[in-house]
Amino acid sequence: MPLVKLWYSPGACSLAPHMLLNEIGHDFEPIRVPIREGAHLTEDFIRLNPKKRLPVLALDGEVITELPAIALAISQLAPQLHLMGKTPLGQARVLEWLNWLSGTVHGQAYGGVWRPQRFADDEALHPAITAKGRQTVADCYAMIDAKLIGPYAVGDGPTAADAFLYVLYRWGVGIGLDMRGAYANFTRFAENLAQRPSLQRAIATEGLAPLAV
Ligand SMILES: N[C@@H](CCC(=O)N[C@@H](CS)C(=O)NCC(=O)O)C(=O)O
Repeated sequence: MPLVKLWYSPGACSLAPHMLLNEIGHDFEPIRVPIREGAHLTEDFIRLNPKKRLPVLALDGEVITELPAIALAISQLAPQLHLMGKTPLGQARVLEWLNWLSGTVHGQAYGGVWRPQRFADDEALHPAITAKGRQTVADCYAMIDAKLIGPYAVGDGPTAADAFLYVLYRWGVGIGLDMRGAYANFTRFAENLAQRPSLQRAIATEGLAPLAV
């Protein structure tokens, strides 16, 4: 088994691979890089990931960035758990989720909410970008809620899609959405996933509240 390190920021999308690493039960070193404190903008971190983003995974010194790629690398350490889907269709579905969650929900919608400067230098435009980001989050969450009719996003066991969805649930609470009132399926899903010891341990390590509802 390789030497595994995960660079994370508390409550960031890195919570998803953090949960997955606990799920496979393989030893790893969690390395705290709090974005709020600008810890991802140090020379050392930028050398590690010039994109200045979390999560970062290292396997025997081989650095992997981008959440879907990191999830795949973790899943390959314990293929019997099928964290990237069990059947060929299931694998396509997990990738379908991860691509949308990462590109549209995270990069586009939350990017607009939290980092409007990524979209326009003109500060006068930022409130409109933030408002559009919030609307996109709400539209995406309505779609997520309609899809999450069972305990897992794909198949009959936990996958990387579930781990990422849980993080996004917490972010919805964080930006003041009425998650419980507006998204009943998503809420049931998040509460169910939060029962997993792998997630509880990641939450405790990151120093987060158990379920921010
Ligand atoms: N496409 C990247 C996005 C990663 C990302 O944006 N991570 C956030 C934390 S959730 C980050 O590092 N933000 C710091 C910043 O934007 O300065 C991925 O999927 O891993």
